[in-house]
Amino acid sequence: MLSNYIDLEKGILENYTENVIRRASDMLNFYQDNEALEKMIKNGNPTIYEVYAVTHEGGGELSYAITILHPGKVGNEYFMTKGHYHEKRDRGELYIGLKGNGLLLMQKGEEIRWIEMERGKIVYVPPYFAHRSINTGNGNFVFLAIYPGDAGHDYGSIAEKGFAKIVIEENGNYAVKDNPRWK
Ligand code: PAN
Ligand code: ZN
Repeated sequence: MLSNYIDLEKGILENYTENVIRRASDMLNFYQDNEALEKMIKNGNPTIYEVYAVTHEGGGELSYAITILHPGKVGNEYFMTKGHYHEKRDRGELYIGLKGNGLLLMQKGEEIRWIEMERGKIVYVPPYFAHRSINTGNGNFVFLAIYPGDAGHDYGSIAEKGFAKIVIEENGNYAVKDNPRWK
């Protein structure tokens, strides 16, 4: 049987088992500027990001996914993923930058970290850290994520409170600011 593989040049999974498309309408209440988001939904409801994953549920297995995060902003806040904890909190993850420029935001309790992502950059997301990706560039930001098959995804608490920081555009650059809705 032919084995599954990822072509890093193409940045695409040939034989993915799951595909998720998140449009503006899937991101209600995730951004500060809901009015800007609603306008965007009426004006064609663009895709914010796409995920192509090969998933294996088993404990000793690995799942892996390519995310294509489109460029854009809602108000002054860059397009981003929803962000999540792993359902099994003690499961870590590895992120590998493939294309474009972004930030990886990680948070555990009050501890918050972020790191710039680009092609060839490999970043470990330790267990217990919620994580979100943000596209701070002008083109697609593409990355590969590898995680334990039994990690699971818990979106609830991030959907409710967000992260302690938001990432906005300021004078042509990205700026990491306190989230006014945090707490
Ligand atoms: C990634 C993410 C992917 C989409 O594969 O699931 O980038 O982000 P959300 O899941 O937050 O919408 C990962 O971290 N998997 O565990
Ligand atoms: Zn994850």
